[in-house]
Formats: sequence, structure tokens, C-alpha cells
Amino acid sequence: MSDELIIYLDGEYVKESEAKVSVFDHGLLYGDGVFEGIRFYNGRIFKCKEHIDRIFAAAKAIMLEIPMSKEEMKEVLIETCRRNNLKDGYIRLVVTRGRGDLGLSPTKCPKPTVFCIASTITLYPKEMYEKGMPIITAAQRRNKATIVDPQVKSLNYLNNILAKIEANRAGASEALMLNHDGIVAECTGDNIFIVKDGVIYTPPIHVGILDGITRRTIMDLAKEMGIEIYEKEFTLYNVYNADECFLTGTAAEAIAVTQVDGRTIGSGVAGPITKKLLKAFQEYARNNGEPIYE
Ligand code: PXG
Repeated sequence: MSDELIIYLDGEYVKESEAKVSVFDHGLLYGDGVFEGIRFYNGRIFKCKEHIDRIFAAAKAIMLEIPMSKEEMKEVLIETCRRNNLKDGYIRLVVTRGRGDLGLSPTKCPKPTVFCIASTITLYPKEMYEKGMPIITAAQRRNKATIVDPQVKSLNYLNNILAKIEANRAGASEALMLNHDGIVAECTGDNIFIVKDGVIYTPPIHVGILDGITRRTIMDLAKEMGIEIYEKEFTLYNVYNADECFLTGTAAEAIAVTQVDGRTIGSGVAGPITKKLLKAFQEYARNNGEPIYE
């Protein structure tokens, strides 16, 4: 058996070394495309339908017609995991405008490029879930929803990458991004939650954030547990003075933040609500999802 990954690319399953995209692909030339990052746990694709719905919605927003049905896309996700014999890992699904010419116009791109990678995932170290992580606020603001709406998980992540560079330079793992009005939006690849007096708050979509699938799952789990949770605008003041703060995302699941811009959050370690939600999330994620192997 080859130790190369098997990649889905435009209708075929090919070896990683043969999975090549044109230098004329507008995904590369202009960041013209959309993507998803999806986890699979214990042989099941987590929130498979939600991720497929989200990429179709993003494609619709940028007027990109995905050349397959949602059902066919589900089969691609499943088959890519199967061909690589994977039970736990991470899927990267990408749809670009396709190969065109050197002009901007998508009319020169007759066929979107679709590829899917299923691989393993590098996680944050385990201790970080106990100790929590330090983050910083980036000077870089989150894209305004009236420019390119952050709800579109597009191939243009420069905004977030610039914020990530600020985090790296400050020795932090993540950067918190504010919107144009200074309202807390999200991190570069995670949504943010704070806890105050037993109540959870997370920014609403309209401040300009990705409608995270982990975010929705955590909101549902909190409601089921009877914890009050609201989508509400807040500022850095509320973050600095929160009892707990945590981030959610496909890769991180739910991870505590214990320092923001040098201010210690709450007790300085992962708080009880964060820990309870992470446990519930992990339990839920390992027992729900689209089966890969029948
Ligand atoms: N906000 C942004 C801007 C994201 O890109 C999330 C929130 C969390 O959404 P989900 O649906 O995953 O709960 C994301 C998703 C990475 C990486 O390498 C992160 C994402 C996507 C791909 C890679 O950190 N984040």
C-alpha cells in the first residue's frame, strides 16, 4: 500500500503526488472559491449535512455553481475517508472557480475545480484544554460584512492570516478580531464565547463572523443543559471581565482562553462551564455523524 494520501480531484481519486491544480486556477490566482474544514470521529463525519449546506450557501453567495449535488458531495466525503482507511481525522473540501485565463472574469472559467483531502489532524496540546490559552487582540479588523461577508468561508483568508501573524509575533496561539466598530467578532479560525454570572454570551452573526458549526452545536448543548445563552454584542471590556472565555471551532472543539491582552480571565484556568461544554461536545461528536463504514 502506498503511504501517499488518496485525494478526490474533479471526479477522480488520485495519489497526492498526482493531485495537481492548474496555475491558471482562479482559486489560486484570486482566492476565488469556497472551502470547508470537517472533522470525522470514530468513523462518522461530524455535522456532514451542515458543512455541505454551508459550502453550497457560500457558493451561491459568490455565484459559483458547484458541479455536483449535495448527495454526490456527501458520497465524495465518505469515499475519500474510505480510500484512506481513516476513522478519525480532518477533511478539507474545496471548490474553486476553476481554470480560467489571467483576467478576473469568471466567465472564462468554464468548470469549477472540486477537491477533497481526508487526513489526520494536529490538535492543540492536551494541557492547553486544562490551562487555557493566552490570546491577543489583533490590530487587523475582521472583514466588514458589506465587503466580503465573513459568513462566506472563501479561499481569501488574508484578513485572518494577517491577524494570525500578529498572534504568532506576540507568542499567542490565536488572535481575537474586532469588527469595524470595535465590537468583538471572532478569532482567526474560531468563534468566541464568554461566561458572566453563569450566563453565556457569543457575538451574533451580524457583527461579521462565520456562522460556525461548532458554535451552533455548543449553543444547542448549553440550552439542553439548561444554561442561559445569548447572541449579544460585547466589547473587549466584557471579555477582560468575563468569568470564563472559550473558543469553538472544528479543530479546537471548545478550548479555554485564560489570558487576553495580558489580562487574566476568571480564575486563570479552564472554568467549570467551559469544561462541562467541552465534555458534552466530545461525547456528542463521538456518537453522532454520517457513518463512513457501513
Ligand atoms: N471562524 C472562522 C473565521 C473560521 O474559519 C470558525 C470560526 C469555526 O467554524 P466551525 O464551523 O469550524 O465551527 C472557522 C473555521 C485552522 C482552520 O487551520 C480553521 C478553520 C477552518 C479551516 C482551518 O485553524 N476555521
